[in-house]
This record gives sequence, C-alpha cells and structure tokens, in this order.
Amino acid sequence: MALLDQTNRYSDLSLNEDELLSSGKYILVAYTMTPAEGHGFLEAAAHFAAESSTGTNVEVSTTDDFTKGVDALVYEIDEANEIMKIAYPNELFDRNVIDGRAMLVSFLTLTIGNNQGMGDIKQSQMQDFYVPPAMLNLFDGPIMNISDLWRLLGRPVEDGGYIAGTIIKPKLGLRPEPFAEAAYQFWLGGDFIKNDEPQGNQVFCPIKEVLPLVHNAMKRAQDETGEAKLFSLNITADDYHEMCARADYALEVFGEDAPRLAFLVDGYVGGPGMVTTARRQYPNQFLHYHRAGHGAVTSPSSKRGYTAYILAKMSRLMGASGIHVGTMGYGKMEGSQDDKIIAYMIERDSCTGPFYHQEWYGMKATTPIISGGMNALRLPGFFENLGHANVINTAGGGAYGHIDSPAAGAISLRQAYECWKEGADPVEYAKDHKEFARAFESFEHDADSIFPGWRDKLGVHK
Ligand code: CAP
Ligand code: MG
Repeated sequence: MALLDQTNRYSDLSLNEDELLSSGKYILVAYTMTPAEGHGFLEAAAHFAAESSTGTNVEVSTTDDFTKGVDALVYEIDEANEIMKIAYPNELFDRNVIDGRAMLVSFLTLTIGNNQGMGDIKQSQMQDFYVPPAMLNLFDGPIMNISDLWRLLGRPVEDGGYIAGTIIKPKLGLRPEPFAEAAYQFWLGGDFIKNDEPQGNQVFCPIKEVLPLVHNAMKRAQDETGEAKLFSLNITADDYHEMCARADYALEVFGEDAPRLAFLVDGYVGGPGMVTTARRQYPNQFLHYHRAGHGAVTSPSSKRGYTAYILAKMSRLMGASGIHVGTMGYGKMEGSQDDKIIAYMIERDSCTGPFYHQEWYGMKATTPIISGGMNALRLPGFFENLGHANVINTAGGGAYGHIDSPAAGAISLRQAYECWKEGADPVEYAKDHKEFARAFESFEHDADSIFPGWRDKLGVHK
C-alpha cells in the first residue's frame, strides 16, 4: 500500500553526528532495520522516525512550526548493513511532574514503541544509544552497588573481589523449613543468596512464614562463620502496594540485619515503573535487577526490540544496583565472549559501545551479576575473559549440585576465584583444594570438556 513519503521532513543526511553529539540536545539511537517488501530503506526509516516522534502515516492539519522543531530525524543510514541512526530531541522525552526528572518508560515508548509493529518495517532492533549530559542528569542512576556490599562484608570498597552467591534451588517447590535450611547450608560457605526469579509468596511457601526462618538461618550462619551474609528478596508484584508490603515486612523481620537485605525485581517483565518504585522507595537497599524474559527481544535470534546490551545500559539509568549480564558463553544461557561489553558499559565511567561512546559523568556503576549454569569449573575461564572478578555470581546448580554439600559448593566457587586470582592451573589447584576438586566429580561433563585428562591428573576414577 502506498505510504506518504516523509523523507524530506524526517530525515536529514546532511546532519553531522559529531555536531549532534556536541550539541547535547539529542538522544541518538542506532538500529538495525529491514524495510518491508516494496518499501525503500530511507523512506521506511523516515516513517519510523515520524512514528517514533511527531508523525503518523498522513500529514495532519494541526502540525505547526514548533512541532517540526521536535521531529526525530534520521541522520545516517548504511543501507548495505541495514543500519539507521536517529536523533531524538531531548524535549520529546516525558518529564515527571513531581520532580522534573526523566523516565525510561518514555524513552522506550518513543524509541521502541509503535515503531515495532509498522506495516512498512519488516524488523528493527535497537543496537546502541547515546545519552547527552543534560538528559543523563535527569535519570536516577544507582544509589547502591557492589561497593556497598563489600563494605557490609568487611572488604575493601574498591576491588573487593568476587561475591559467591546462589539461588535457592529447586527454583520453586520448597516449603518454608526446607527453604530456610537450604539457605543456611549455602551460607555456611557462601556470601549471597537470592530468591529465584519466580519465587515470591506462593501458597506452599508464604513469605510471612519463610522469611523469619531465613533470617534465623542468616543469623546462625553469621554466628557460625563470623561472616556477614546477604539475602536478595524478590519483591516483584503487579501492584506497587504489594511490592512495598513485601519490602516493608522484610525490613521489619530482618531488623538489625536489614542492611544486608537486597531487593530483587524481575525488571524486564515488571518494567521501568517497578524498578523505579523499588529504587525510590528503598534507596538504602541494593536493587537487584533480574532480567527473566528478556530473551524474547534480546536473543541473538531476535531481529526486533533491543539487545541485552541495551537492557543493561537502561538498567543503569533506572538505578539498578546490579543486573544479570549473562555468562558470556561460559554458562547455560545464550551469549558470547564479546558480551563483556555489557559489563563494561554498566561498570565503567567511560565506555565505547557498538555505535556510541558514553561518558557517565560519575553516575554510580551498576554491578554485573553473573548467573545461569555457572559452577566452579566454569568460573576461571569466565574471569579470564572478563578481565576481573568484581562481580556477584549466583550459581544455583553450581552450589546445590555439588556432591558434598551446598557449603562445599559455595567454597568451591570461592576457590575457583582464588585459583584464577593466583593464575594457577585449575587441575593443579584442585590437588590442594578439596571442595574445588570435588566440583570436578560433581560436574563431570564440564570437567571432561574444559579440563580433558583431569581424572588421571587428580587420580579420580569412575
Ligand atoms: C540460574 C537461574 C537464573 C538464570 C538467569 C535460573 O540458575 O536462577 O535465573 O540463569 O539467567 O533460574 O536458571 P542456575 P541470566 O545457576 O542453576 O543455572 O543471569 O542470564 O539472566
Ligand atoms: Mg533463576
């Protein structure tokens, strides 16, 4: 069907990206885009920009000169590689009436809104975006991050190193007593425990029964180990009031241990509103962003929505203290070694993404959280690829799948970190570190593929 050609109004390929950047007046966004059959690339891109800002599919009589001044403009295209770049004037983005600040939901509604279902666009996916200082200052950003957890753990607040964590497994199905016992067992060797992403107030494990038991387990583990322990409670809920009821109850139950209570939000399914509720209502708690469901738009097989890198960069603007960044090819979920740029963009103050360099001007870092099929054997390679271990790792199977105990699983995770830090050969290191050695027997398939010949070297036979 013929469409209004909006190229003249919504594209200007004479615009210079460096001038757009230095003006500070635009959020720039790079997308992949395939026009639908029968539509030209620039025409489709211009319509995309129209629909993402001030236009629709026809001219309307009410448009005036001011309106045209806030048009989103296609300023660069690379048709061969199906790339388009669009400049969105800062004024387009919604501001709070309560404090004049910006909001991610408006960023998403404009840049990944109607444009995701247009008849003349076969597919389009956001690959990168740039936020100018004037807009960056209007997002909350994190208030807590790993440095606050290191402080709670009695470690240096810089380079405090690896936090050994887990997720209570099985994912669901434990009643309060076995749930709390599983937590206690891990805490005898590890630092950090999270609810699994679907865990909340299930009828077989009511939060008001399980949380006092978890707190008691934390206190006993702290007393027995002499170490601080951390718990990340899932407060995800549709209703703001429900979220806050869970959080308030937990703070009351944990009492003097409340500083060591983080709040987990399933941020992808819950959206920016839910993350911001937690960020603004509970600024003293570490805000743990779980991204379950993100694969629907971020999977490498997806040609729509946005990438996992975009999700992580948005989470820092929302104020997540930490976000799951994937296991970069070392765990069970999709990902590759190049995904380390996701971690670098949220933890550094200055970083160059796929299309744009981003200065964060001191906005606190969001901590990479590494989860998904990890265990002690997979960690050394992961740290080597990332280049550091200043992360929170939550290994569910990697702890509760250890053949000796969850505590042994936790200790094996810590030993994997020490092994990497020393630059030791893992099989050699296993000879003097029992829990790490037993991880080889616990996860034989991994041991065989990552460390062939380990049995002979460790003298372990089937
Ligand atoms: C991991 C996990 C995590 C996902 C998250 C799970 O358990 O608890 O939620 O892996 O993935 O439910 O699968 P395991 P990501 O450690 O037992 O795999 O961190 O990539 O968002
Ligand atoms: Mg999980």
